[in-house]
Amino acid sequence: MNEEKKVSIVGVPMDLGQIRRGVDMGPSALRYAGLIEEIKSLGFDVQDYGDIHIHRSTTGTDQEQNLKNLQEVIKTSEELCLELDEIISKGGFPLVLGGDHSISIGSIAGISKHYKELGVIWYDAHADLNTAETSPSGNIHGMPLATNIGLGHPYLLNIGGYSPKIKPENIVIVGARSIDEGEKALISEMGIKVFTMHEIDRKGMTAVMEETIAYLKERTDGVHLSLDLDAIDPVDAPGVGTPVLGGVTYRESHLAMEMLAEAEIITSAEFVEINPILDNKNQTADVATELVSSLLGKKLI
Ligand code: HAR
Ligand code: MN
Ligand code: MN
Ligand code: MN
Repeated sequence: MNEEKKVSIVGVPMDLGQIRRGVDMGPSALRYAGLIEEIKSLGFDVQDYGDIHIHRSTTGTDQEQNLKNLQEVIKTSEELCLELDEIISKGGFPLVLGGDHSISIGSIAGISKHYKELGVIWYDAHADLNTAETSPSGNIHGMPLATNIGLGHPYLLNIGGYSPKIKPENIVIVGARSIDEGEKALISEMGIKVFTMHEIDRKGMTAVMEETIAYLKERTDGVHLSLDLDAIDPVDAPGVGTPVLGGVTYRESHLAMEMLAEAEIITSAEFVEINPILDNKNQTADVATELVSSLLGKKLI
């Protein structure tokens, strides 16, 4: 990563992509954890763009389509898309603070138009490859990766005015351990590269990240890291809405971030799904802040 680049922070206090309130406080929790100061201490120029406005409807919408809060997600996504488009045009490194994972629909819409072959690392306990047809919950935070490859409701696909945003072969999912039947079918049909917890246990994080980096380096011209804190084991990151046992450890996650920093492939990032209400004294935001620091190249000595 280029030390001259300015890190441009955008908060997205979105909690409408799922049903548990509290994840809207993620950006605050990260700022409270000292994220901005930490990035400055690494020598980066930091610009905080503040938070995107979340449109909250009082009428309630679209439950019947199995897409909860569809209109609100669309409006916020469009605004986030415009903001990130502008940040990249000005040469900033976008660092997006969620918010639930539905924000990735808007973030990748704004980012991907700047690349021919955007790669994405989806660091998550879940695959987020549902559509309204396959989703067991109707929660849009379980759908952003599907949306980004061009599958889903036309209104969601149309965000940013183009679709698809990414090619299935430019994606690597890391840390998955809760995958729905429809998602499994899609993964094999599309040939999406997935390192589940099984591969992480079996090969170790070093080999998983070496393969991920080599794979993306050869086919992409930029890589977005979409890090859902629920990828990390609930012991280390308890403040998430949908915890899943048996996750990536704190140390393995640092190693992954350090290897990405060394490889200099990451061109934008987002940290999502932190729910401070469910957390233990802001532990999850502290972990996220440390992971951002490793991603941006912090060395232990
Ligand atoms: N797969 C389930 C669904 O679609 C659960 C998704 C859970 N959520 C996230 N996304 N935190 O990674 O409803
Ligand atoms: Mn607005
Ligand atoms: Mn997710
Ligand atoms: Mn998840």
